[in-house]
Amino acid sequence: MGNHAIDAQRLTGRLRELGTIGRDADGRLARLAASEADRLGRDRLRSWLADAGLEVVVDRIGNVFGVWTPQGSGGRKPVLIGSHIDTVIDAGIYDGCYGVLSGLEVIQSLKEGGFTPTRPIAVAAFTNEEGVRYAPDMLGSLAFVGGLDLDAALATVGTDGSVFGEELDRIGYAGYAEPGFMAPHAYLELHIEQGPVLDREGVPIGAVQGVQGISWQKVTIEGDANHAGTTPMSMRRDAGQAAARVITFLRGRAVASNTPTVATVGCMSFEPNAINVIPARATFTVDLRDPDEDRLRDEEAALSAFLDRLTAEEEVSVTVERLARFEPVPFDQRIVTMVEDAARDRGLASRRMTSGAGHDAQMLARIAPAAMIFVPCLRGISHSPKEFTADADLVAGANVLLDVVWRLANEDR
Ligand code: HGY
Ligand code: MN
Ligand code: MN
Repeated sequence: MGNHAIDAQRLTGRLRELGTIGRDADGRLARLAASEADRLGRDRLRSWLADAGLEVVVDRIGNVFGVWTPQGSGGRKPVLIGSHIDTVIDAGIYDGCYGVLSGLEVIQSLKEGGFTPTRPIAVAAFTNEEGVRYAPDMLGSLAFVGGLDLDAALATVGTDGSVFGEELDRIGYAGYAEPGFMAPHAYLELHIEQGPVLDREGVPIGAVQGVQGISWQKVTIEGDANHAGTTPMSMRRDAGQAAARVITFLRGRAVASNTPTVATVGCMSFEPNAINVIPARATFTVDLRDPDEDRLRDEEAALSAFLDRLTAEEEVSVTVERLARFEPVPFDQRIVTMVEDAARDRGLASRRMTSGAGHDAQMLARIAPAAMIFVPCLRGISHSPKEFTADADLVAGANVLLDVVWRLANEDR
């Protein structure tokens, strides 16, 4: 496919335009799942899918698909390209959107080039990949592969107290197709690395071999509100102090482990949250990740033991709610090799790697051979308005996607 290429201007132009949609009053990009901002982004994507002449399908969990069924390909399993267009809060413009728009671009440029693959090709924007408003993350792709009961997923209550299915209905994306209506022949996801490896090494393509394990928990620590000025330190049941000890404990363990283990407390709130009141309650999230399942389990066990210790030492009570738990996922080695071959054929260096971030591909891998292609992020920054990938890298990644999709869309097996 080396002599064919995607339309670079159209891809980068759409990426920038989508990046303007769903900004909040402060100008921050925040297209949280099933929000009004998400609806605006979905509507724009849907119009591009229609412009490309694709059949647009929305399933009951709000996953949006554009399907191309070339002459003679009907009845065969499609190649599915996917990612997501929902974002975190104050997001960059590339995370997820790059993969969806590149998938659309690959299909559109094949159609316009008069190519007729023997298999249908589809592109998907999966609902709530980020999991910021509704846990777990990768909710839409997890439901699509049958990993989560649909009614339970739709009943999920968000961080803002909203009910996911009601919000999906309100924005007009509670579709009719049953999740899993399509059985992919293979799944491919193009994504920015969101880490520092490719940028640091000056390598334009990552052939992603798998995704590390993820553990999300919500911890609530209950103490006693009391007067900040009159209460001796020895008489306090300070939920805020206990929460701070957890953050320090997690960081200490991860740094001392000298392993790829990472630990993050991303959300924290105190009640009553007043300058002169000892916190009665601290609520926070814990995100633990590791490419090794046994080590991830050890980290979870160590946290649980520390929380038990805290209840005695700080005289507080602790409750833990599991929000998400996904084991490490290996990708299909045959497709990983195809990615390396396609990069080489385009004169691009590549390197094999594991994804630190979660992706819809780790869910699709449950029902089809799946793999990912990474491109570099400047200084590895992501989940930040400073997220940046050069156009040349964006286009190179999309052309490698084109080549691998073309091979998969013409194979018999
Ligand atoms: O959390 C993640 O790794 C992904 O961005 N949802
Ligand atoms: Mn993403
Ligand atoms: Mn993300």
